Amino acid sequence: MATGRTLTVGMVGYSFMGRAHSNAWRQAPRFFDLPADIRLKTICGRNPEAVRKAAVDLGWETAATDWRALIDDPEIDIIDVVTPNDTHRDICVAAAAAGKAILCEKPLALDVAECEEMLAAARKGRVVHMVCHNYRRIPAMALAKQMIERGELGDRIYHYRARYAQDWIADPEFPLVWRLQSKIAGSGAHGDINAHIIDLGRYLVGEFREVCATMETFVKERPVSPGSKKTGKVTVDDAVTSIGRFKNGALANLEASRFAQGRKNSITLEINGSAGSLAFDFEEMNRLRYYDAREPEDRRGFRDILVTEARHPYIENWWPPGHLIGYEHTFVHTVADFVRAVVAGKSVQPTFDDGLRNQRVLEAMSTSAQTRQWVKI
Ligand code: SOE
Repeated sequence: MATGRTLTVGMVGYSFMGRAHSNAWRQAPRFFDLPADIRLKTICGRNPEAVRKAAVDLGWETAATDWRALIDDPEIDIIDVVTPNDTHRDICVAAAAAGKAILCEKPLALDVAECEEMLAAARKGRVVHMVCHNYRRIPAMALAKQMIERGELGDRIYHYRARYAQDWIADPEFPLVWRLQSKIAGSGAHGDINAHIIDLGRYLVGEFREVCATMETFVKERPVSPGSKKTGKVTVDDAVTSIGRFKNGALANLEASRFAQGRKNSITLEINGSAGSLAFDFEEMNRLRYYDAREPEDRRGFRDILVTEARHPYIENWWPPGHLIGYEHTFVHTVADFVRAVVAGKSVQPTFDDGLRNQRVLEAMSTSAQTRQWVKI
């Protein structure tokens, strides 16, 4: 849409999430009728050669090596933070003080204290702030939310059961990357992927009341770099499993592991309510399985909803029915909703407050794993 308004973006980081977000910034204005055009001005990273290459590969005008230059650039309206977790707080607090809208990757920060500081800074700076829990914007998840809100699972939810399973570090020879170091990552599978299924629980079911968790680090030493004989200590969890209770009385059962051999990025969840159930498998992300307990008994059964109709969330911007979408589209949906909120000066979820609430659940689970006690949120 020719709008005359342009929002200029500066992004800090350029690896996996940098690629996913760059694609989203480029595609959102092409596929969504947005109230502003998007200018990919500056991408920032510590390694000059790597970030210059990323600028060319990912379509950014310029490359920088100091994120403060983006904060100080009066042309930049939006700061997109896709860096390791230990840098989120400093970048977001500075961006908020400079009056820039902020999109920050999950987890929002290393701990609750940092999240509280970031939320306060965003509120003080009166800037739009969003944490990138992109899985909320899988059309099937957005449809699930609509169905639950319409009461199609009934007036009570009994169970939220979710598992996020990967296997990228199951090889003990996999090196000690930043995600395996608590001073940079904060936690392991817990803050990285358990954070996602906690967010989906908050989005679909409601707020957590109390949790009980256990964690394990299966491989405690790893090569400091690929093939190195020198090893370093793994200081984060490899897997976390937990039970919990939501404020609305529903029970939670969550598992997040990076040692689920054969599971590459598997997210499965099931929600059981008084009038029906929903089941979802990210490996079939265009489908939502629905069981309606109010159907005549001889016809009851889980059925597949192929979430590719124009009336389904976000789909009208893409393809005709049956032509599927993928992981990258969830970031395009996130960016499109964020841009609309920035232009309107309105809040868009999940906000930094959602990020803080997520962190509170994460920390309660970590405390529970240490104390072997139930912990209230
Ligand atoms: C690694 O576990 C990771 O890249 C996560 O950090 C992302 O949030 C997830 O979408 C894919 O896996």
